Amino acid sequence: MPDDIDELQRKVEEAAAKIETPQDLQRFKEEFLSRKRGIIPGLFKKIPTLPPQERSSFGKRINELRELAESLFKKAEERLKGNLWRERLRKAIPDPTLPGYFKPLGSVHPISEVSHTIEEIFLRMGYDIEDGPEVEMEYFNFDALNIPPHHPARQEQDTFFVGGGYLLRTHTSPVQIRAMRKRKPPIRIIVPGRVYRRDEADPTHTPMFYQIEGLVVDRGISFAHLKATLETFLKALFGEETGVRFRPSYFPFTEPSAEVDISCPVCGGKDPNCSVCGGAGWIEILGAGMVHPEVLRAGGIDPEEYSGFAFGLGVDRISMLKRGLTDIRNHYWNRMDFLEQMK
Ligand code: FA5
Repeated sequence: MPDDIDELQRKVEEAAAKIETPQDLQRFKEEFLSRKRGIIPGLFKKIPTLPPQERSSFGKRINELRELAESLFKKAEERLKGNLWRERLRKAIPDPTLPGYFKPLGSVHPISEVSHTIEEIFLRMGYDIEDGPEVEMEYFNFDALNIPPHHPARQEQDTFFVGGGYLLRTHTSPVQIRAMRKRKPPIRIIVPGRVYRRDEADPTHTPMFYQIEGLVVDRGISFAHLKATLETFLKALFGEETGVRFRPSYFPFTEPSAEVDISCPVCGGKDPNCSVCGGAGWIEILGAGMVHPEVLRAGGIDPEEYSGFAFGLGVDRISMLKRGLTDIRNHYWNRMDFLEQMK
C-alpha cells in the first residue's frame, strides 16, 4: 500500500504541475479531491477494510496526501489568477516597443482639388459661392434660360428626365435664374456642382461631370468686364504666360456668346503631333457671353437697368489639362494607383 501511495503522490504532483487552464484545474479537483469520485477521498473508504494495526499509519499517510493535493490545487489556482491578471494588463497597457498601426491617409480628390483652386481665384475677386439642386425643374434648366420646348438646343443636351417636370440638370446655368430671384444686383457668384447628360462615357466624356458657372449682374456691365475677368482667371489658373482668345459662338441664354480658348499648356502650339491640342495650339476651355435680356427678365431683373455676363466651364476637362491626363474617366475609376499619383 505505501508504494501505491507514493506512486499516487507522484501522479498528483505531475498533474498539478501541468495545470495551465481553468479546465485543467477543474479536472485535477475531480480526479483527486472530489468527495464522490476523487481518488484520495476514495482511499479513506478503504480504512475499515485494513487490518487494525495498519489503519492509523495509512490514515495518516492519505491525510498528508490530501493536504498536499489541496495545497497544490490552491497554488495552481493562484497561479492561474495571476496569469489572468497579467493577460489583462498586457491587453490594457499599450506596448510602446510594438510597431505602430499604419493608417493610410486619404487626400482630396483631383476634381475637388481643381474645383477648390478655381473657387479660391474667384473668391479673391470678390465672388460668392452659390448652390442649386441637381434634380432641377425643366423650367429652370431650359425655359427660363431662353430655351423653349421646340428649341433645337434641347436636343443638344441629351437629358435624364425624371418625370413631373423635373430632370437631372444638364448644366449649372439654371442656378443663374435661382440666384437672380434670390439676390439683388450687384450679383457676383460662382456655382460649382455636378451635372448630368446622356453622353456615352469615352476618353473626353462622362455622363456625370462637374461644372462651374459664373454670373455677374450690375449696372453698366460690358463684354470688356467679361474679357478681363476670364483673362485674369485663366492666367491665374494656368500661368501668366497663357494665351487667351475669344471666338464667336452661340448659347440661347447669352448674347453675344463666345467660346474661350487657351494656348495649349502642354506644347504651347509648338508640337504638330501634340496629344492635347492636336497641333492646333489652342484648346477650348469654356463658354461665355452677355446674359440675354430674356434671361434677366426670367430672373426678375430689368434688362433696361442692368446687364450681366455669365460663363460655364467643365472642371473635369480642366483637371485633365492641368494634369496631362488622356482619359477623363480616370477621375471616376477609383483606382488607388491613379489617385496616389494625383496627391
Ligand atoms: C454649357 O453647359 C453652358 N451652360 C455653359 C455656359 C454658361 C455658356 C454660361 C455661356 C454662359 P457646354 O455644353 O459647352 O456649355 O458645356 C460646358 C463644358 O462642360 C464643356 O466645355 C466641357 O468642358 C464640359 N462638358 C460637356 N460635356 C461633358 C461631358 N460629357 N463630360 C465631361 N465634360 C463635359
